[in-house]
Amino acid sequence: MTIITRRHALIGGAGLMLAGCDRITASPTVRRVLTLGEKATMSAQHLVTDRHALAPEFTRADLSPVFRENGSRRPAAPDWTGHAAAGFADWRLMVGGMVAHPLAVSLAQLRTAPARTQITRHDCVEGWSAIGEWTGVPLGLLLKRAGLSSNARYIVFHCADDYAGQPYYESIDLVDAFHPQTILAHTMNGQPLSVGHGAPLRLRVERQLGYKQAKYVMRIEAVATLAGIHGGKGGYWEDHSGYQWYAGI
Ligand SMILES: Nc1nc2c(c(=O)[nH]1)N[C@H]1C(S)=C(S)[C@@H](COP(=O)(O)O)O[C@H]1N2
Ligand SMILES: [Mo]
Repeated sequence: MTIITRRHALIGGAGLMLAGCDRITASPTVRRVLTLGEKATMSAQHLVTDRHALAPEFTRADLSPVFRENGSRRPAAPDWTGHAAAGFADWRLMVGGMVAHPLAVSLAQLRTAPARTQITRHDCVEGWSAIGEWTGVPLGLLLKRAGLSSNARYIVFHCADDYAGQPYYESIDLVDAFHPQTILAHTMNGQPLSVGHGAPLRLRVERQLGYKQAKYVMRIEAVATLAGIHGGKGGYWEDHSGYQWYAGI
């Protein structure tokens, strides 16, 4: 069976056929990351173990009555506004870079793909927090489906918006990419993701601060290095304001 046929069958067909979570944790890439950690010092070992811990999850009773919209609230790029006007019917999430099978995934496919729902606290460096419920596709499932290269080290999220005239983007390493709470959320508090919160799709990477939670994600790129991508520091705020690339909480 050729790759073209498989892509056609899987992406053009009824929906995303994704491997289960058990197979994600068994992926060679994740195992290799762990092995590297294990070969390093004892403290690095603890760091790796720690980074696999789950962020606290809450109940519906804890949901914030108001979840602030911050940063960009509506992209101006024609690429996004055109899709927004059409209800994102022809929008596709592009998954590319260092993958064997680049994907173009529709919102309908994302909505019917295996999902995880989590109620978590979002912490912004500006000093506010809010608890929201997020539903979306585990990023690891998509990366596994795309055949992530064993040479890839980072996942870059290219967003539709400019912030203060510069493209917003973010990146995470493979430990966070395959963390069970790292999802591409299409639903917030049981409703389709609103424009203000990043429609049609945003990242939730729950062990990190608010600015890592990329909204308006259009394209995902697997790379070996962050050098050469925009300012080279792995994210909008990292490039422009010296924020930490790893914003752990
Ligand atoms: N594309 C994009 N993503 C973004 C931002 C942005 O301006 N553009 N702002 C970041 C910051 S600083 C925060 S706190 C959160 C805000 O998410 P919210 O609007 O859903 O509260 O999104 C993050 N992701
Ligand atoms: Mo933020």
